[in-house]
Amino acid sequence: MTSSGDTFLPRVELTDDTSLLANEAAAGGATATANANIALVKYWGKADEDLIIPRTSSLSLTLEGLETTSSVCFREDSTQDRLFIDDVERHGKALNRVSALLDLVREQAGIQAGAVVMSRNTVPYEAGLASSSSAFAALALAASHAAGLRLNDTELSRLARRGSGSASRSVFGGLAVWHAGHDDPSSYAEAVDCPLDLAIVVVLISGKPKKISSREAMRRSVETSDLYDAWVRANPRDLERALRAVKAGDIKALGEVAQGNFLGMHATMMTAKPPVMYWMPGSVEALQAVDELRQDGLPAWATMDAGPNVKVLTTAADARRVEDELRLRLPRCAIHTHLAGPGVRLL
Ligand code: 2P0
Repeated sequence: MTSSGDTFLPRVELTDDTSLLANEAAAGGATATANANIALVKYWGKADEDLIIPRTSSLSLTLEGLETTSSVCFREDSTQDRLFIDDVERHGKALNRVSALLDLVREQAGIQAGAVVMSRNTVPYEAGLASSSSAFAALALAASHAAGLRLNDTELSRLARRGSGSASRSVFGGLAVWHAGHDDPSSYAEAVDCPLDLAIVVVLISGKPKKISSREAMRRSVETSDLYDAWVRANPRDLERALRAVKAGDIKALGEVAQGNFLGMHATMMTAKPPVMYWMPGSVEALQAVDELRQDGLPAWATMDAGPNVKVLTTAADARRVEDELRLRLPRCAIHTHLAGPGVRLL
């Protein structure tokens, strides 16, 4: 779950009462783990804000090591939902977004019970890498299972999408394409076969929560950027080239599409009114370092999301060298490699 817009409370020790709830959520309900994904062809802008139907299709890589595990338990004695993320009870926007997804599950299952949701991230919630993609994919599976629903992957992807668009892709391991579609049944993700062993090296420029949420930033791009329509028009070509590159096992072609695609997305933000500028000086330094690596013959292409951090696409075989070379050039940055990770699963 992205940290922006959430209500931050001081970290508190779990009381006996909340420990009890945690145990109950894990024991009486269902627990699921999902991994975050990074898009190589981005989702940026909605055609339908309520249903979260995107303006464009997208392609992503699910990563190991960036996980959310969520336990959900419905309680007949309460109609209130309670949410704990990394042992801190959350209210406000974070709880409202979770409750909205739980409402869809309750509607499908024909129940009214409130739920206790316990969610944990393997990276600190505030570090700017805990993604809404892993959070809502884990929540969709744990909540639907706890409510007695047995959804197939397509149904699960559609449900996760309603929590956060990118979560539709974290249902699947490795590469996934999210077909934009035009209504709820037609907008879902599916797995893409990939002969390449891909990896993403994350260069952490800042772990601070962003001031403008991706939801707000994409809305502003859609409504006010003169470049937005061009970005939408370029999407089918980018996606087709990316899928062709994957099929051919051509990382160079894939990397070039990914790099051009993220720059186009950021161009729509920078030309929004008022502009959204997530880049920091360290982002530019990292982008230049990635260019240098490529000039030295290493397979390395950059992508960025709604924040200052730089993610570097490479192969699993080259990831260690890419990581070492980036460390030499960017000694102040935390740098970690993430290989392709699995899809959402029940524990
Ligand atoms: C993506 N991002 O394709 C793009 C690229 C960020 C930049 O999906 O409003 O948190 O909840 O559907 O999924 C981040 O947006 O947005 C995102 P909502 P989400 O990964």
